[in-house]
Amino acid sequence: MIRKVLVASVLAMAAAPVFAADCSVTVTGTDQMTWDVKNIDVSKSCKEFTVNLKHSGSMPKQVMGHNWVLAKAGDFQPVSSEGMAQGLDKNYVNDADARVLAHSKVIGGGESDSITFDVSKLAAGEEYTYFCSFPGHFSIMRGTLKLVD
Ligand SMILES: [Cu+2]
Repeated sequence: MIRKVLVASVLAMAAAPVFAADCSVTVTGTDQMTWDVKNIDVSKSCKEFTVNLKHSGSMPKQVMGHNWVLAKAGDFQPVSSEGMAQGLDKNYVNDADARVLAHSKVIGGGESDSITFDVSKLAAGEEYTYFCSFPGHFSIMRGTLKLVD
C-alpha cells in the first residue's frame, strides 16, 4: 500500500507542469533541426538558472550540431552572424562579445551540455532570444526567454 502511494506521487510529480520556480529547463535538439522548447520563463526567485541541452538525434556535430546561445532580442541578429563566423572550434560563439549573455558548447547526436548563468544578468520587461548559432539554424531554432515573477 505504501509502495503504491509512493509510485503514485512520483508519477504525479513527473506529470506536473513546469513551475515558474523551477530554476532549470531541458531543451532537446534533433536531427530535423528543431527544438522542443519555444519559450522559457525564468522566475525572479531563481538566483541561477540552468539550461540542460540535449541532442536526441544521431548526426555528428559537424553536420547537425546544436548549441544554446542567449542574447537580448535586439542583439540576436548581430550576435548570430558574429557567432557563425567563429567556426565550430569556437562553438560558433565569439567569447569576446559582451552581448552573449550565456552559451553552451556545440553538441552532436547523443551528446549533452549544461550551462548555468546568474539571473541577475536579466532585466524585468526585457525580451531575450535564445537560439542555435550553428550556421543556418537560427531561423528555426530560436525561442523567447523572459524574467517573470
Ligand atoms: Cu543547431
